[in-house]
Amino acid sequence: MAKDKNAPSKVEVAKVESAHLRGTIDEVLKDPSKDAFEHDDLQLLKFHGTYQQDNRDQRAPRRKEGLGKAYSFMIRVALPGGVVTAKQYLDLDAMADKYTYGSIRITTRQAIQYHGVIKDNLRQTIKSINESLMTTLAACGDVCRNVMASAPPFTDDIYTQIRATANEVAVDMAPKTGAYHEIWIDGERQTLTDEVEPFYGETYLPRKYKVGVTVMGDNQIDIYSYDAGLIGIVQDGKLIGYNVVAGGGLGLSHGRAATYAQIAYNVGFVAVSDGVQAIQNVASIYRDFGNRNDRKHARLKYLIGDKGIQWFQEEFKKRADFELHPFKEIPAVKNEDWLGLHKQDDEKFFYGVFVENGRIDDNEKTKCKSAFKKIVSELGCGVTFTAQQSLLFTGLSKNDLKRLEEILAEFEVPKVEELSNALRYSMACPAMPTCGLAVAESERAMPDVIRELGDKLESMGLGDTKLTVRMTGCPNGCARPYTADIAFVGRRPGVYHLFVGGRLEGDRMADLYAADMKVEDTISTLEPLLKKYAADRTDGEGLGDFYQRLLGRSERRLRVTGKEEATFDEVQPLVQLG
Ligand code: SRM
Ligand code: SF4
Repeated sequence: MAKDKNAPSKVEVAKVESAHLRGTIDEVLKDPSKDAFEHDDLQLLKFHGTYQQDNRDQRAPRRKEGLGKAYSFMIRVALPGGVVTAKQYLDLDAMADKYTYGSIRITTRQAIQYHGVIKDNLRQTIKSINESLMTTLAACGDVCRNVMASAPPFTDDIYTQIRATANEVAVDMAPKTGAYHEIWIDGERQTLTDEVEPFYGETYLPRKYKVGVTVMGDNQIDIYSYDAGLIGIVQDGKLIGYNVVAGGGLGLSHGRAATYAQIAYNVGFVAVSDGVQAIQNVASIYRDFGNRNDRKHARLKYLIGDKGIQWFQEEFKKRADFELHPFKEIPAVKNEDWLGLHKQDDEKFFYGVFVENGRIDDNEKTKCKSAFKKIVSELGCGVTFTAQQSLLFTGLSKNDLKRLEEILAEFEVPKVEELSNALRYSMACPAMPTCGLAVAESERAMPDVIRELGDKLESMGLGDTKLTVRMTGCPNGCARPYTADIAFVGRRPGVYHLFVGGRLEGDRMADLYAADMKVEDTISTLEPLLKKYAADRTDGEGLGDFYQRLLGRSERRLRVTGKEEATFDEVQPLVQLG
């Protein structure tokens, strides 16, 4: 029988039938004969902040031995604004040793992930996270995910308000079901007939909903990539309100023109006191009108794309009991990674350390896990995770700084001055072996690729260029590739689409430069462009900006679809002519 196009997707049905996200999770946790979950529970677990995965490196050898998959769990801890206390950081470090493959993975959205937690330890790990006053609730699933906030820990009124707003959004948008507490903390399932989810209802949102809060000029969190964002507007040194942006998103499917990555739309301006409500208002439109039958067309960007931004603004006004004013023009955005030493306020400092692809572990290159543990235990400093998969040690006194640098040196953790620009601004998603959607390597391939590229740039006199290089193992866009100067998007093992033309500021999409490129051809593919760039760039012009100039484009590119034409052939003559 033909599928009814208007029928709710399987996940929608699973949500309704789940008794507010309970499903049979508790029963399966208690059943020692099962090493994995099945069916609807696999979807429901995500709302609780965990994904069932299997080690993909072990699939083939295990199959040969007649064994099934080696199941384990990824756990994501939601940390609004990426902020943790010293005690929480040390607890996270200890839990990594006790329950996981041994690393803490900083995500591109200021959260952290654990990989490799076995089912027998799942409940205890999530319980321990909660005992340390953190949560995994809504870190994944069709709800408002971890709320991001610009990372620098400045204590002035503006940054204090930005962080407070992010925290309020996180509390306001958290699911209210008792299921999380029952399953992971009490360990007792209750039969509740009168429980309600006041905002989300039984079907929650059509898909994930990502939110960030920042201040004008500062795009440290890449705010145009999310479903909704607040950009603080400052006048005469005071925060006077927020520009609201909505409908950004970066996932697409190769070959499907109807799927696309999109820079967020400008919605309007609201008072500071209405910021949290504005985020809920955007979510309510999404909840009520978002597509619930095709999950590939369910993100907010498609709703706004299909109905238009004017429709969206009108709907926003209809629902709001506060004023939506016209969007305020803002100065050009900047993206600062805040690595190295910075003043936090009159007395304190903060110090940013680069973490390659966000992976905090001890390996043959660095021992950053041991270094960070020692820094936090000795200096008692706070930690803020950044949207560039790195971290800031916060609240440092002047006396702490020398010791901090000594510890970094002791464990061979590079200071920012020791990094090439290529490495400093690079990111890669986890991909193999944990991500079930990866079609190519990413985090494991990037270290070699980025060093080769960094050396090439250096040899061409381009070492001073501040450029973003990002890699993902599939087109879902987890390391935000489409807004980077250079990006590798996985097609199949060893083969990537190569994008060029975004920029660090995160407000413009790149072009597909070369399709289906073998990773070993990276340098030869980019060389003609790099040569032309070295010869013709203007003062301070980034590679992405230069490429857009070469293409003769005057407008910022706001969308990349799943079916792009490669521009390499188009540009080759221009490159050769130069
Ligand atoms: Fe992502 C799915 C990892 C940021 C778009 N993402 C996944 C999963 C859970 C794979 C899965 O569904 O089975 C990955 C887990 C891999 C693993 O082994 O850990 C995964 N995403 C990540 C992280 C850890 C990448 C990283 O390098 O840090 C990031 C976690 C962020 C967090 O703390 O919440 C992460 N994911 C992103 C971003 C970037 C961002 O938000 O800034 C995007 C693009 C922006 C967006 O959402 O549009 C992103 N992830 C996706 C998508 C595509 C969604 C879409 O609308 O098309 C998927 C697939 C899906 O949801 O079906 C996905
Ligand atoms: Fe997995 Fe693809 Fe996301 Fe990378 S981009 S983590 S391969 S879903």
